[in-house]
Amino acid sequence: PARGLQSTGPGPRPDGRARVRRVSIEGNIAVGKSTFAKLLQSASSDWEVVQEPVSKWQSIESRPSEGSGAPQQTVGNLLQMMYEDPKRWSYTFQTYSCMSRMKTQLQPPPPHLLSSKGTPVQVFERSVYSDRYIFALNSFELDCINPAEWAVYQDWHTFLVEQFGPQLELEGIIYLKASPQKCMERLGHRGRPEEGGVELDYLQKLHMQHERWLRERSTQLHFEKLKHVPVLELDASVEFLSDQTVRDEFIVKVKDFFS
Ligand code: TTP
Repeated sequence: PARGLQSTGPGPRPDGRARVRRVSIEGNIAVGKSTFAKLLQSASSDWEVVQEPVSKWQSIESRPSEGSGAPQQTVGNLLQMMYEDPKRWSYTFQTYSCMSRMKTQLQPPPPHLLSSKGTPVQVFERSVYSDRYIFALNSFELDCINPAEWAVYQDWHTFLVEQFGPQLELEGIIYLKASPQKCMERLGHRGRPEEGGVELDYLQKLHMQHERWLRERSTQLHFEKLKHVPVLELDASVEFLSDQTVRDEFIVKVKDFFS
């Protein structure tokens, strides 16, 4: 059974407000992270989901020079650019996805969580860690990020994560696991236009990266705190959206994990 969430400190904060803990949902492309996140969101007012900013990656906005009064314009779909020409755009994509993630992760928790009398938890879709140890690393191994780009990425990533420290730390990880074949099937059903060229082989590689990261994170050179973060693994190959029994089981497991 999974160990429960790590405690970040001795009970409530000195100001009497609740200590909000942070958890990320990890898993392959199209495994169902957003669906699962919505399920958690509706299960308890003490759980607040922070969605992944995919739509921002799909429409990059220009930044008009100060005082010009020019309206913001959409200047590109970085997700599409990355899939069409991975060697050219993977580094840029990973830079942007990680930065947009840091921005959302650094936002203070909403007031209702801070005033909660229960055990408030903020749940993020993915994290700055999977950005690096799954996607950016995979792109490097596939030669879509070159050695110089990889060195630069690792340098700023380590620097920023160390600088922001506690604000980016996680107290737990929920890993939604399903076979790459199952994820391929779901990816086909959802039909996100940019993902039309994604092949099973790519999902297999990402699956291996997830498995490797979660298995080896305690022995690799990782951020110290991440080594001991408990992981709740859920079998996401079942149809958890339509099956009430499975949904209830998931919620019970998550409650146990969070308590
Ligand atoms: P996911 O973060 O896997 O989101 P999803 O919508 O596929 O998740 P789910 O269906 O489980 O809710 O990826 C979104 C898209 O962005 C996907 O095409 C993969 C791509 N991507 C990268 O290429 N690199 C990254 O670092 C991340 C986070 C996503």
